[in-house]
Amino acid sequence: MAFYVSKSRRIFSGLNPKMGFLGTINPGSWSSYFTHNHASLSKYLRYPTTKSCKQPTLFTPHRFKSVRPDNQLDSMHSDNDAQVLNFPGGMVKFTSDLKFMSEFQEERIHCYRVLDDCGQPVSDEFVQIDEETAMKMYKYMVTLQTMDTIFYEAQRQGRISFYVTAIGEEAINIASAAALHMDDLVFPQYREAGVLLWRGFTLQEFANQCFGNKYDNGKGRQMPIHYGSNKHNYFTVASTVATQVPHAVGAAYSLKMDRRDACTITYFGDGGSSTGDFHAALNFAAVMEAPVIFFCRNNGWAISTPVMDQFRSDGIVVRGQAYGVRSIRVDGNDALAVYNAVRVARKMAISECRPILIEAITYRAGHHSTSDDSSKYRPVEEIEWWRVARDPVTRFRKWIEREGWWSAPAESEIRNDIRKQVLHVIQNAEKVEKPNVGEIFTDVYDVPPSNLIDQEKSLRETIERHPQDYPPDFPTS
Ligand SMILES: Cc1ncc(C[n+]2csc(CCOP(=O)(O)OP(=O)(O)O)c2C)c(N)n1
Ligand SMILES: [Mg+2]
Repeated sequence: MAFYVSKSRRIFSGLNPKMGFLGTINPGSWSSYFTHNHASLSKYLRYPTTKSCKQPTLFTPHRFKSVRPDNQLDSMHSDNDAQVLNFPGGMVKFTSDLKFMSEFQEERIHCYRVLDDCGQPVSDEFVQIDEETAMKMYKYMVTLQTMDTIFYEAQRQGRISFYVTAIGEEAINIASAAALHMDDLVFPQYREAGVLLWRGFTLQEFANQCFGNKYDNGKGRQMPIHYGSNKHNYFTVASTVATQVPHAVGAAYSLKMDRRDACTITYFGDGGSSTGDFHAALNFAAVMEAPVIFFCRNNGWAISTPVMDQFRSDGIVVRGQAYGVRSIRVDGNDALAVYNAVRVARKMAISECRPILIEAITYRAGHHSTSDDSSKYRPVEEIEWWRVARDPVTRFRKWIEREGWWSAPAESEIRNDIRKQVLHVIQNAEKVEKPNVGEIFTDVYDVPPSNLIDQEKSLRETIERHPQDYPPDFPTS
């Protein structure tokens, strides 16, 4: 992790006192959630605040001890009069009621939002972002939308082999990225290109990766959309679902040990939350008190599998509480809600050394990928409703128009300009030659093992024998 750069701590202000994170302090109250007030954060902590990784103490052998049994077995006792057992984790009350916990709550966990569907703030208790940031967020959302539309068309024209859009999830991408700091490490799934865009990965770099040309960071060895950039603290996309989630926990723990003023964030879908990796990661993060934000994009579908065929819990948010992870549900199509939630989550993750789970409710408004036709398994009206009535970009635009920061002429100008830029980078990327075929075998072993040497030899012989099966300009020497 040699690329971490330490930065001075930025002062955080303006936590939203109404933002509700599901707490972990009261194991007896499974169904309750509390409203969190930053002024009295310490009262929600399971341990004294002096445990915070921010305390200005010197390193001691106990500094990073994450589990504090504190002679728990010695102190266990039952007080029959009080009908209480002091059991590891806290006091357990006895009861004579033979009562099973219900599998559901009367009311589903509420969803935090700032803007209604018309872009009107529902309250004034949120961190007001300045005009410059708002403009940048809008511009990047439009860029992501435009890039997705044109790259998708390029795949349909056979110019690239594969593509995945983030249509419908632009607010999640851009607003969460805006609330993070560059030192925070990102462990993406594959529908978060906007986070990398926000961090400064250029349109040309996106195109180079999708076309797998010699300027691609991955040297053309991956399918399109498997972006990665050390420079932007963005780990390379791995489409094996949810493998990035435990990685983010390990990296967060190392940030904590190095006392970095940073956290990790990992993005995954509802489908990712149905894997074993998700559960192991949450549990590890809770026990090791790792500063990681689990950002679940619950977009209703894991390819053609709807969420009702994946789980019967109240979404993903309730699972955080089961693992002892503070959690919140947000409207993923409301950029201001996402921004506020990630900002507060980041603050808590770093200052209190704790994992946070965010479930963003949204909808995958595009096909799963270019290998999918979602009209085969979901009603077109459903897609249209989300595309039109709940479009996150339109909603944000309505808000900036209301603020007097945006106008119709600005809209057409920015869209034309970005469209031209995207077309230009595609033309450039297409012209650049492919990486040399020998690159397939580099960058893994210091000294290549004999089987790899044999495979390279065999590949080169095959190309020589069947030149008609390879492009004439295929670089082999
Ligand atoms: C371990 C593994 N299993 C299955 C797949 C096939 N697969 C690719 S994407 C996907 C669905 C993921 O859905 P979700 O996490 O909800 O993300 P979304 O595509 O909705 O953004 C599946 C099953 C895979 N890539 N990796
Ligand atoms: Mg999904």
